[in-house]
Amino acid sequence: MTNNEKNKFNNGQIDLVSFALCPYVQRAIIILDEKKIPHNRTYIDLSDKPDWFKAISPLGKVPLLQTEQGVLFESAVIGEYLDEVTTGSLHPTDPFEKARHRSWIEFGSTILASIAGLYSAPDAKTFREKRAVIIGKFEQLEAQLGDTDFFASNDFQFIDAVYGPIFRYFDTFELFISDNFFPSTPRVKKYRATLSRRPSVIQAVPENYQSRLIDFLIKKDSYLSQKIEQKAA
Ligand SMILES: N[C@@H](CCC(=O)N[C@@H](CS)C(=O)NCC(=O)O)C(=O)O
Repeated sequence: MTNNEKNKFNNGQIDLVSFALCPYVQRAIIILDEKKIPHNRTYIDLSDKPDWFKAISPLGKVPLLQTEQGVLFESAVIGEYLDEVTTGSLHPTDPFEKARHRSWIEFGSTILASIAGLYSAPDAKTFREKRAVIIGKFEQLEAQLGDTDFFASNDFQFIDAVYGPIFRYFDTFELFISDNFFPSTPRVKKYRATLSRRPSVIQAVPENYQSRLIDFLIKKDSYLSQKIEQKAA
């Protein structure tokens, strides 16, 4: 592929169909920003999906990337594509290392599922159980981290686009609960702080993200919802 072909998106011919709170959408937005790819974003309401979206989205999920060639879905696939068609891959070059990163990207998706379990937990006991699962996953992640700024490098890599959106949830949770999710994972804690300062990670959500997330959490009618309402009272 030539460099001209590689920078095929300089005219901004792509559109990322997005939802303001979606951590998978954030992954794609971070890659778009890190690779300086001009694009448009169309935000939709997942509780009232437009017909045009239903017509083009095989799984009814965001993110969705619309290009001149057609539609792509699944955040990992979208991210890999964007990385491939632009210069300078965000992945490591060594095949094993690249595969290892992809393994830990999958692991990141399981943390997102655990986070959904946490904010949906109906009572304190279930919340504590879900918290223990998340801490256990952070301990596994801790064992993968070295002394680099990001997951495995002092330069931002593809995998870092996955962990930024994960840690962002805790900025909101910590407003309402005093539980520490990082008591045994100093490297994860540092990784979180580094990612929270990364411009691509910061800009991956709309300005009203936190208030929208709080509204979303309140509607879960969960233990966390109660904590939020108690604080507001
Ligand atoms: N595996 C998918 C997950 C995407 C996903 O679950 N997106 C959620 C929003 S965060 C969605 O669109 N859900 C559909 C719905 O709520 O109806 C990916 O990586 O893109």
